[in-house]
Amino acid sequence: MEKVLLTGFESFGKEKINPSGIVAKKMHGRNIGGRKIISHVLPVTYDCGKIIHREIEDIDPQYIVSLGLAGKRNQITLERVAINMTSENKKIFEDGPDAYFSLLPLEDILKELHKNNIPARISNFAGTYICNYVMYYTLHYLRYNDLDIKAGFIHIPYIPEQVLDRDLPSMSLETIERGIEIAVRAL
Ligand code: PCA
Repeated sequence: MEKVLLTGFESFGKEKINPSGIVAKKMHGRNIGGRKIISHVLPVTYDCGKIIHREIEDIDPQYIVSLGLAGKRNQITLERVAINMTSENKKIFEDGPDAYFSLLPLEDILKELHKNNIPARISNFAGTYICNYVMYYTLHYLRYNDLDIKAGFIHIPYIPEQVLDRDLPSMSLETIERGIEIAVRAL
């Protein structure tokens, strides 16, 4: 059976929870269209690169879908590109290329999400924080080790309980979960 390494993140900053880690954990062990989900919740630190590297070696997946929270966005956003830059204005890998494109079939995933009435779009900027870092690190690792694994990153919005008293967009955990399931089927 094909394996999908599905990662999410622990909470960070002032947020008490991170829906990306919740969704990843909930989906662990599921069989989605003949693909087995193996989840891992990563810390929001630069250690997550090495952890994902170890997970790839241990699990030997055919796909890697990494999830993260993008709090101010109101749609599921399929990240197209990871850049070789951190929020400290440093390169992630000194000798790495400027950017990597996602290896996931973004247009197909988007079409399926829309068919199922889930708000989504392709994003051309994953930020410069840990989400961009983990996407870049993963794609760089795959390129340098010549591994044929389809990998990419998906940002998700806040869930309602995170914005009760804030004027910010949110999406229900159930909708996000359904969206990620649809994305896995479309890989
Ligand atoms: N979102 C942050 C890091 C962890 C997360 O869930 C980001 O977009 O970089």
